[in-house]
Amino acid sequence: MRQPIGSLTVMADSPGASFCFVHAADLHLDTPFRDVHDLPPLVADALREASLQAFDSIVELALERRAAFFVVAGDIYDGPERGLRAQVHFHRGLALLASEGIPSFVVHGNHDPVTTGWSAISSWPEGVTVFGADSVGLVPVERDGMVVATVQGISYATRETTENLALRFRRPDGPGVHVGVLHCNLEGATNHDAYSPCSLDDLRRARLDYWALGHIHTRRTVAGTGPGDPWIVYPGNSQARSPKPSEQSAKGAVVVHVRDGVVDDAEFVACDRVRFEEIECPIEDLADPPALVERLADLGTDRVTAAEGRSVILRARLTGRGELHAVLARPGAPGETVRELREVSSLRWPFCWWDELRDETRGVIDRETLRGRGDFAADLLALAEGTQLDPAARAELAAGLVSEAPHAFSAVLDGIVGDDERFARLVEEATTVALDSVAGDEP
Ligand SMILES: [Mn+2]
Repeated sequence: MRQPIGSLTVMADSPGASFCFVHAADLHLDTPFRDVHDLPPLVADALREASLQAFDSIVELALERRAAFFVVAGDIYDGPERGLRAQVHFHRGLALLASEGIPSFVVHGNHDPVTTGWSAISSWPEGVTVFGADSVGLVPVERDGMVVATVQGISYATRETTENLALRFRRPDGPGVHVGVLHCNLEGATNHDAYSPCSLDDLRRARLDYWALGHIHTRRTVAGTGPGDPWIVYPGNSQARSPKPSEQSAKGAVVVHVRDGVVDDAEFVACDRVRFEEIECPIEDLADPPALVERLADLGTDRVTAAEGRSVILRARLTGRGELHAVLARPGAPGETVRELREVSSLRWPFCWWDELRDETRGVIDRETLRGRGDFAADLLALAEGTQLDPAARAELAAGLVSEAPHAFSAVLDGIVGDDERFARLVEEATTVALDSVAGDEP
């Protein structure tokens, strides 16, 4: 490329290389699964193998895409004990990549710190770099005799690593893309321990091109916007291991695309084997338990289809108002429904395993019937409807509430009292809530 500078014309740097690399984190190999119960052997076996098989899929992905290198950003193992099988399996995967000319770069995190962790591996194949915990290590990656990237990283020495390790990274001189590998808690992510806490600005200050992060199990990508602004990526864990929200839906790894020496895409690829999903099932149009079981079984089949050959573990939340509420409120009814669902669902691979039903349904409130009852609920309804229809009554209600409990009501009613439509809606919502508590559960 020619660029004029003043009256001179000089050759600018030749455009950089185009290639991809694979970024994974939080493999938690051979991890125990949490909060799933009463598993039949098929499901228990599948879960036991899932984290190892997910790792195999990531290795296959790197081979298929002919990745320039592979990075793993910590928590390869679930605990300092690590587990022999997990270590041998991990070693085998990296050895396979090395034999195909794909180098690997590994850091350890809070689950598998290097000084307290037990290692069954005395030596790694050439091409595998396990970064130590003393200082940030730097390794150049060559392709076709040209340095296309420099990867730097640091491991945790111990579990409670509270130092902001990001501050130890900086861009060295050298061609190609600069990649930082770190296990850290970016911007105080809740639900995860505050190990190696750092801010976006801390990461930007190092002037790297790509931050390969680990620790947070929910996938997150902060795209670089141009020169000097890095891509910051959490690929999420590679295989979910419990039904909680951060573990739901597809899990896997990220393929990072570098074009002409610039990172321009971080492509998520699902590599998980068993998926945890939560389904919401409104009950309004369901007449009885057989209809509910049929509906849930259909929703389960849809999820298995969407999981593209993977098995799924399902939780369902039953919501809305309907006749079914009274049935579900009977002792043991949700549990019995789950057992029935397990029987009608497939237990071949890929399977659909029903873990739990949560009943969040409400009864139907027939206001017409309620009006004729002549009880407290009927009086409450009459008062509420009168207030809702009459702007003067609403204003009186608001004034009364604010004078009685200004702390509780001023902020809520501020700005609503002058807006007829919003105020009427608020009264309607309050009416429903109030009727629920005095009449909602009538069968
Ligand atoms: Mn972690």
